[in-house]
Amino acid sequence: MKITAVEAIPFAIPYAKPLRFASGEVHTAEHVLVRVHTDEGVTGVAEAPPRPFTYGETQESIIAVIDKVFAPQITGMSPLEREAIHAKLDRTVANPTAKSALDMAMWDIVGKSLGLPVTTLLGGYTDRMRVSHMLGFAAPEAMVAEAHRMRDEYGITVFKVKVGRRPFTLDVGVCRALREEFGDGIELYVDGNRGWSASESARALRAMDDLDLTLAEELCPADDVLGRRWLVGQTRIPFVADESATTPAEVTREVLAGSATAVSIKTARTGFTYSQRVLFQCEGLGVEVVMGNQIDGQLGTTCAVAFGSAYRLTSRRAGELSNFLDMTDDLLTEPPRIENGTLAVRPGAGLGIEIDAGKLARYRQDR
Ligand code: MUC
Ligand code: MG
Repeated sequence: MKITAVEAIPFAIPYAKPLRFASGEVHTAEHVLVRVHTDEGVTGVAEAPPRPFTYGETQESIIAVIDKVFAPQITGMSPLEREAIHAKLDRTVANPTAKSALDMAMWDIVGKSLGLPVTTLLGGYTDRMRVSHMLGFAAPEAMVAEAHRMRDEYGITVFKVKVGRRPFTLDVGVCRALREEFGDGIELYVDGNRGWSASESARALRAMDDLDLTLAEELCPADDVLGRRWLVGQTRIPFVADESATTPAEVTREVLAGSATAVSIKTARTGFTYSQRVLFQCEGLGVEVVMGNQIDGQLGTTCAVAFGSAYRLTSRRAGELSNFLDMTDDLLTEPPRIENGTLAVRPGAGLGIEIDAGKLARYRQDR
């Protein structure tokens, strides 16, 4: 089987409820749909979400690097030669979501041609994950109301609270309001997207010591090297590296330097192949992981739950799998459904999804 063509299709779908956080905000899902075609008629799909505030990629840069660099490099190769394909892609630095979409589309092809779900090929541990919902910046009452809605409509009881604004006039109060409202009926953790300094983070964590937070993510920048180590050394809950550990090497650096004690795995930036490497490395080191969300749409979420369900360690914690609920529409013929606070993996071959041709025609921006 040979790759005959690669398509990188820009599309834009507005959010019903934009997501706001310390490093940026997203109002429209301006993503890139990646399709890898083969001479056997099997096509693999995945989506790349441009996140300039995290990786420097834009929709235009993803399309350009795929069309001009990656597609010519891998056309004519077999999707089974993943290692050889990654050796080619890795000649270009960075561009993580562009590379990951190609990687996941190739796994989709492999699954489809074997007649097996990707999640089975990856590890096949379980068939669903508990879901954690991200509460973006809003007025404290609105964040509490959103948590109620997510619990009532979808059964979600795990919440990641975006912090990193003003620790004492806003963020700590929101976390306290959520704990007071729901008691021990919910799990709570926080993600600062580097918005606080190390000393603000230390004070805020002390002020929230009684709130039973289960994780603290990227509260301050890992580039504040000594400050971050000082903070992590005194933190009593796992400190998650997200945007500071986006490759296996960065994971090694952050964990061994004492700048993180847990790692967020995002298939949008490490695909399936490099997410496996990050996961196995964390397992070997005895470091906890959480399946993160790159503000993914339905297709990205399908990939995240396929990976997260495949392994023991990734399915231990709830995965961040609910962002797509805030979009006005999406591309799949059958949307993922969160029920009783869980999301099931797709049973079909490959990723088990189909793109709705009418919706793609409506939202694509290149025609
Ligand atoms: C998250 O976990 O930080 C916001 C920025 C980003 O890179 O991902 C999202 C969610
Ligand atoms: Mg994060």
